[in-house]
Amino acid sequence: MTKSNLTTLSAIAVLAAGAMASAAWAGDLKGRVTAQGVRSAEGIAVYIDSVPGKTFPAPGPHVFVDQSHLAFAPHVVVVQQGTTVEFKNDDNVGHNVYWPAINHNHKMAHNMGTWPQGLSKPFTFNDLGDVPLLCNVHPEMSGYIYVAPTPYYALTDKEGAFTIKNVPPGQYTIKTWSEAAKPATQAVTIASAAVSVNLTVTK
Ligand SMILES: [Cu+2]
Repeated sequence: MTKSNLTTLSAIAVLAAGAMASAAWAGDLKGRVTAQGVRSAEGIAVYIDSVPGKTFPAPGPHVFVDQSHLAFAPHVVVVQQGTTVEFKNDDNVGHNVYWPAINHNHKMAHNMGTWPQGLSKPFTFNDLGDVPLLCNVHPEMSGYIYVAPTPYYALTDKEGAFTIKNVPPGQYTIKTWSEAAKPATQAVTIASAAVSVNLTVTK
């Protein structure tokens, strides 16, 4: 074996050890959101707002939001910044999907138009924050996309419980977004595999 081969091999070994160490240390962040003055703790977005020194490439896989039985399904989705969402029409009527703002900025209002049953139309969300989905044809239709800044996010279940998976060790700020409650913020330190946190959101 030549010297340069050996150098390459040891570099690979160091990289592999580093990858294993970070994989071993990444832990799940579990928690529960208590909702005060709002009907339900379900469907609340919880996310880590930034990881110092890290940027995150746009995810490849598309996320689907269906128009099904005259409703947006799912009602709330959280996606990472840069994700392409496919708006798919499952109904035998036309919808006219639009949003009046992104993160309350009305300059980002956009109308997706109308398309037939079985087809979907994509849109890539590069701007952070909440996207309230509406339909010009059916005023009762309402849904939300929350565009999060990192891949570390979750949506609460019926009990307000959530799990953010594979979070690298560090000190972070976690934030919530809810269609009915004000945002909440909390500091959290991930130092071992088992971390749990409780948050309260209020109307
Ligand atoms: Cu509609």
